[in-house]
Amino acid sequence: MRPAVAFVMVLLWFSTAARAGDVNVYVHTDDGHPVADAVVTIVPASEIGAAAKFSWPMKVVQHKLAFDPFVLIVPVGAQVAFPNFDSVSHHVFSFSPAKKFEIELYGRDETRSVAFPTSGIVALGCNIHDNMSAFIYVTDHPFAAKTDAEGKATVTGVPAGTATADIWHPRSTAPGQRVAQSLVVSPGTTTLTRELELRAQRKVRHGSY
Ligand SMILES: [Cu+2]
Repeated sequence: MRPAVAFVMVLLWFSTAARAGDVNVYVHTDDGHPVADAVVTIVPASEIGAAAKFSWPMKVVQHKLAFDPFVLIVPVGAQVAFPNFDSVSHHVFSFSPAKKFEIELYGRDETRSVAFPTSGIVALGCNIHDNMSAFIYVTDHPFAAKTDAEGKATVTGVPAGTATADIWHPRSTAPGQRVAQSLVVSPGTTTLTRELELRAQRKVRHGSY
């Protein structure tokens, strides 16, 4: 490569990098408790056309009669593994329009895989264990992250400029379980704090997603 070409490429890289920033989000209830498992999506005002691709495992484990994680963000088209680490069998299903499926009873150390070709929210259940509940959040937006136990999420590499922060939580009282607010993403770090009203813990009514 000619030095001049390399120089221009480095300049381009710097100018691109300088126009992106990280968004630190903190989600809490009105009485100050952190909200875990909220899905935060930063949607830049100008469409960037980047494909969604996430670094965490595309996997929902069944362990101690529960799904882990409770909320999993996956890109449209993802193949998700459902390994069973329990000594009992599970029968995983979803009635959600974004993906209706059923994994017939399967036992310890077995795994199954399901594709999620449509964006939307997929509520998971188990036919054997009524209390098992989890959500797969299928998205085509690349700038998404989930809040941790401290209510914090970081969305990295977001193009600087005006954007909308969309926050979804399965127990949010807002219409569609989501709230939105506009923000300006600066190069470097932008912080966003959002209060969310949650309804009391309850069993998921399948078919509501
Ligand atoms: Cu089960």
